[in-house]
Amino acid sequence: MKTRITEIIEIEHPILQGGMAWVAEHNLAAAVSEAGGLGIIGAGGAPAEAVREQIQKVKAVTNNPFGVNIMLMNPEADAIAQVIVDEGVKVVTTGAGNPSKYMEMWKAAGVKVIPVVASVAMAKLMERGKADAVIAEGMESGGHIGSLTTMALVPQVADAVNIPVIAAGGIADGRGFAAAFMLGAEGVQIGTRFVAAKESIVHENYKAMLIKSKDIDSTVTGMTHGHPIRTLRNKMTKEYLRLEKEGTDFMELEKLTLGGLRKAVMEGDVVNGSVMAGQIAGLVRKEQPCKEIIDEIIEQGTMLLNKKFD
Ligand code: TUI
Repeated sequence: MKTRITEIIEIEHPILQGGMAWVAEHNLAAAVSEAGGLGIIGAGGAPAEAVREQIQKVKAVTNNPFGVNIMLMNPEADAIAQVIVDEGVKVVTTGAGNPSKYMEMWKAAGVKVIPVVASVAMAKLMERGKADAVIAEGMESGGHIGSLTTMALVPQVADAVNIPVIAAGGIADGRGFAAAFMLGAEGVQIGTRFVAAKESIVHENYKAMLIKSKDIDSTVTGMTHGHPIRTLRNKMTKEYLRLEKEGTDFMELEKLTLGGLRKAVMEGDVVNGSVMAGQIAGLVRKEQPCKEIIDEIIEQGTMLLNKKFD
């Protein structure tokens, strides 16, 4: 399948793997890129030198393009932006903020820049700033989210900009893939389904909880202080939401989630940790190699896009 996205980033299939903090490390990114999608290293809150190591590890096992996601709230974002240039990374995606200040240096270095946006205004701003494409991410996603759904956001962004749009949030199979294209997207970004991939290094407790979860098992904390985060419901989220309702101070609430994602991903503490996953988690039913996931989505997705309803 050929779209402006496969052309711009020189990949076989228009599927990007979400740049999930802690989860999207070199093993996952390399496996997705080897399977013909775009593997992405999630820099999350990592220091710049750790990101450089991850980049070098991906380069060692695949010649296919891969990307790095910068979470813009990372205190080392400036240094990571430079590492991306130094290491000759082909594609950068950004999340949780406005990447305008890095745009010039990345474009000058020939890096393709694809910011995640959660609104039409942000998409237009990124197009004016010479972004190569945007990822329109709906609030079905796991982790840090905006306020619009994928169904409402993607067609409005697609109408507002001329650069290609990648849809994200609530997509995990060929049906979601086909739906995204019907909404005007030319590619999809998938996170939650890759968390359960065979090559994903998340702790077995995390994978087991994700695979067992149903449609209604995620919740959103931090809505009241403007940092909404979607995770699977557990002891931590119950406590957080109780304190949030009582009007507890933001810094106090932060203590509850500090290092929570690492705790869940690395230590398997799915009770007190932050088990980030999207609303589509109920569709993720087994552990599968990345190649199988991608081939299945492309086969089902293209079949649906060719389907006649008369
Ligand atoms: O970035 C994400 N999802 C994430 S980042 C993350 S790491 C983290 N861990 C613990 C606490 C907080 C974060 C986990 N999940 N998705 C991309 C995304 N970006 N969604 C929404 C946005 C966004 C929001 C506002 C993009 C731009 C934006 O602009 C605001 C501005 O600066 O004007």
